[in-house]
Amino acid sequence: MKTKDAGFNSKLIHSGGIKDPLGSAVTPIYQTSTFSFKSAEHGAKCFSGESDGYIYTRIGNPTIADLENTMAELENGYGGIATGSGMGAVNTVYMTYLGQGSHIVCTQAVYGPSRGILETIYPKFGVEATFVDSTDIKNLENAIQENTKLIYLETPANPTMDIADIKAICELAHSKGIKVCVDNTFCSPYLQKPLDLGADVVLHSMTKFINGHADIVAGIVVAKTEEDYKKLRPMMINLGCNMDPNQAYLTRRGLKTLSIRIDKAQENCIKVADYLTKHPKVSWVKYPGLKDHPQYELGKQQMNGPGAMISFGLKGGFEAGEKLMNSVELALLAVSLGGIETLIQHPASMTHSKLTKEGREAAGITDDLVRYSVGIEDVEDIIKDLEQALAKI
Ligand code: LCS
Repeated sequence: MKTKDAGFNSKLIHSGGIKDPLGSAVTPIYQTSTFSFKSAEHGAKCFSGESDGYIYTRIGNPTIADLENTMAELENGYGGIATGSGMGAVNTVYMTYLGQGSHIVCTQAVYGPSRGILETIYPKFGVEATFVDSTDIKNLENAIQENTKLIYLETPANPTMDIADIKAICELAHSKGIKVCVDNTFCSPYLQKPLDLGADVVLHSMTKFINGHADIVAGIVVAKTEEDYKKLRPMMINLGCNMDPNQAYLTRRGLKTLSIRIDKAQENCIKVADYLTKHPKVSWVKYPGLKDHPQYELGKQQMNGPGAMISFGLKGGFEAGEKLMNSVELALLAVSLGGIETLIQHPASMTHSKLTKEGREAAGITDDLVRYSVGIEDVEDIIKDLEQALAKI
């Protein structure tokens, strides 16, 4: 089936373009490190690019290509570059666009290590970073320098749920010749398509919603144009942060049910958000589906739904948070997100603990912030679990 013009759900099932010669219904796992050439001439043509045959799995592999092609179609991009983890994708993008004497403007509320490496590793290579509250485009405008090469956005941001205006920021960036990369992990292409809004590159921790079953770690970069793809792909290959065929197979399998998983988790999350806003022990709730979210209107414009991630604060602060974490019975106390199981975690002591307290505060990560990833269990059970755990505070 030609999937280019098909609907999103048909793409989830049928995109990929790798046809098994024996006719298997799913793309097999080509668990091989290397591929034999038909002849010396064929080998030479594979290397020169005259033949699109496979060479070596770090460079490319049919099982991985199936996933890369699918993600590129879902994001409306030119090509996908799968990586061994989400951080592999982040580093592939940073290393491609940044170098000695260059500057990046990055959302201040961002997954901890995506910011952390800009503070600790990239300065060693002469890269300077400015972190801004990207909910206000003026902050980005003011942060741009002569040597700014990349604007890096995460929207909604982990874990503050802040939303940045992708379209307006891309217009600003492009007027100054700056590339824009959006980490689309919290939405997936089902809820948001950054490339359609003007971004040059989109990336994911596929560990989350894309795979959705908490059984692998994986990442991907999708480039909008052939030109960017041709810069990004060799970087991934040379950094050696490629994916394994087994990982690709599981991710492609998980991806098939993306829309029905997100529909169910989101439906649950809307009810959980409503429940939490009314709870006397909860001081605040941040969820793009709530009218009091500061960027509620923007979220409605650029996202197809509010998603299944929620952040909230407890009146009792840090201690109350600790008590809640130790009292949940259905939700797993675990980092990661976007899976079929409900997860709860405390960013200040877990995912964002490597940032300084000032860094966390500047990023809006208060000590009372609880991050909740809503799964696809029965919502009555999710709420019953929160009820009994909140009662213990
Ligand atoms: N981008 C975002 C938005 C993430 O949430 C994560 C991981 C990454 C990139 C990195 O992806 P990874 O290498 O782990 O596949 N986020 C995590 C979190 O919130 N808890 O544990 C991991």
